[in-house]
Amino acid sequence: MRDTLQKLKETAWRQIAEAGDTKELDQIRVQYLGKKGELTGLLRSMGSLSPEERPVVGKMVNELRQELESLLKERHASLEAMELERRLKAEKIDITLPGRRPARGRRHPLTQVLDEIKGFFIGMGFEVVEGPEVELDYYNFEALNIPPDHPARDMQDTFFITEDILLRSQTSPVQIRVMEKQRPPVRIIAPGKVYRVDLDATHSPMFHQVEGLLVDDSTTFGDLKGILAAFLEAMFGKGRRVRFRPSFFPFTEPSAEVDVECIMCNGDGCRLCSNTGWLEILGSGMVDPRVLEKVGYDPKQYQGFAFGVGVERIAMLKYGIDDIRLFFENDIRFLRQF
Ligand code: 2U9
Repeated sequence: MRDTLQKLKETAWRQIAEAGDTKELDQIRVQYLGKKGELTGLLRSMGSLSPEERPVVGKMVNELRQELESLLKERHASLEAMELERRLKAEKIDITLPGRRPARGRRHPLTQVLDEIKGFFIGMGFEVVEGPEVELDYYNFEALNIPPDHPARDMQDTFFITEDILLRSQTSPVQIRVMEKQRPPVRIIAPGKVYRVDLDATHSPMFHQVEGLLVDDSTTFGDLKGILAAFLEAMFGKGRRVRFRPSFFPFTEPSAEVDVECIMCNGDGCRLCSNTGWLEILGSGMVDPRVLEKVGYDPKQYQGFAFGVGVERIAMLKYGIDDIRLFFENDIRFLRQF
């Protein structure tokens, strides 16, 4: 029995010393001290010993048990320290490494330009109004003094859904709807999508417009000039010349187109301005008395000015984009540049 104990002790010592990690050490503990362990087994087999030998061997087994327990405890502590050391080394985080930047989204270039336009007019006291893209012929044409035989009413120019329902070709109907409900003063802008049968590098069947309308009892063409000159200064910078050129629209009288000095050649003449030195930016005019009458405003008491601007055109000029389709393809390499 002594020999068995001695051998067991030697093997256990060696195994404990050689254990590579705490997991292995735990297995060794179970092997010797567990319920079915070798040392526990020895204690159980003591029944076969003589009464004199029993306490002697019992004491030896208990001593060995205590010895192994403290040995295991010590070894466990040192293995644990080693494991911690190893983990700290392996899992070290270099906090001096720059972090990975999360991809940042941004507003679409058209939204950026639209927000800029809105920002200017909000600052001037205009209210932003929106309305339906599917409209009645009445609001898109009739109320705007566009006669039944006008070319804009042709199927080639406007998307008709039925004989009197269409995709709006301008945002003016939104303003007619406001005037029907509200007495002057009216000071609004109507931004949004409009639709026309047209497709090439500078025209898209869907594009964005901002139209503006101011109606009051002492509105003059001078007010129109002042507001639009200030707008173009905000969009294209101070000191750029602006000119008002006589034009015609069915819904304004008199009408004017507004040009700015070419932003590429500063008026010398180049490809962008077709050698004119000028870029056409806005359409505008004093609201035609017939349009005021149709919404029940007395044209003797009230006058108004109105204007319209294409958002894609402004964005193309500002950023030097030569194909309108780029705005709608949503190629991330294009969009990232703005
Ligand atoms: C009401 C009365 C009149 C809005 C106006 C224009 C001139 C104009 C174009 C600019 C480029 C359309 O997108 S574009 O092709 N717009 O030239 N728009 S006056 O006149 C109105 C609006 C509402 C009640």
